[in-house]
Amino acid sequence: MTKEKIAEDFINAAVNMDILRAKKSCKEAIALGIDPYEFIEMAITKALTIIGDKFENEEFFLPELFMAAEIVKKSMRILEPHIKGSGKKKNLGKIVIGTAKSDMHDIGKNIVSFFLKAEGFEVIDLGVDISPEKFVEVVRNEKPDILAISALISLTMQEVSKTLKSLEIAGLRNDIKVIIGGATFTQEFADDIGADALAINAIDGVKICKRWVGI
Ligand code: B12
Repeated sequence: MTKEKIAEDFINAAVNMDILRAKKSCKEAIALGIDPYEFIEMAITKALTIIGDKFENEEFFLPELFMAAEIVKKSMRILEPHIKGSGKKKNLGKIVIGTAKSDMHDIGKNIVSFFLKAEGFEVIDLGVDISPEKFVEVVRNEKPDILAISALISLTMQEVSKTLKSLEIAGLRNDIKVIIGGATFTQEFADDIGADALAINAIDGVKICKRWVGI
């Protein structure tokens, strides 16, 4: 069985909301020694893109989105123990991460959070629906090296912009690097709001954070 075939099986299972078949594909991927991150990108993210498109085209509705999220949660439980960080260096720095206000999407954020921890960062994960005020309060108290913000819906982009402005007003902006990620962002938006970086995926995000701490 090739990795492409297993990924295809996973995608078919997820799109058909077949949680058992999806879990079976994850186990097969692990048994075949496929890098879990590669599997996340080629199977899980791809399946969610197809499901998202079907939602947009009104073939799927909210129950399917919730079911898809459940399938991913269960699949991640199988894959996560097999994700290995470089493991060479620890205490690379402190990162506060959260999903912007009014946004409940956390699958991508959790993957990023997991990878950062695996690489040796101390990660304070605030969860979802985090207001600019909350981000500012935590940055003030925790003094992280990096603030990482996720957002998936267009509506919440303004909350990210507000968060950066609030950090500026609080006099904290120069003390930290800010990285943003999530399908809704463009480089133009990131430049516009003055984010230090935009990451297209978790691996990219981890690379940028490591570069910032001199690794
Ligand atoms: C699953 C899902 C849900 C689930 C979320 C469950 C959960 N626990 O997360 C539920 C059912 C709750 C949901 C709800 C809604 N959703 Co929804 N959802 C999705 C779906 C299908 C998948 C998202 C996902 O998890 N992708 C997989 C992960 C791995 O990818 P990712 O998040 O992009 O993350 C990767 C990178 O972007 C990056 N990354 C992400 N964050 C960060 C942060 C940092 C710092 C870094 C470095 C990197 C990084 O790294 C990750 C890994 O590589 C998308 C469709 C899509 N294609 O994205 C729609 C989608 C995001 N949802 C959408 C909508 C409209 C909604 C609702 C408004 C629907 C409604 N009418 O109620 C609500 C909003 C609720 C809310 N207030 O947040 C739209 C958004 C459109 C837009 N541009 O505004 C999408 C795009 C679907 C669509 N095509 O219409 N949704």
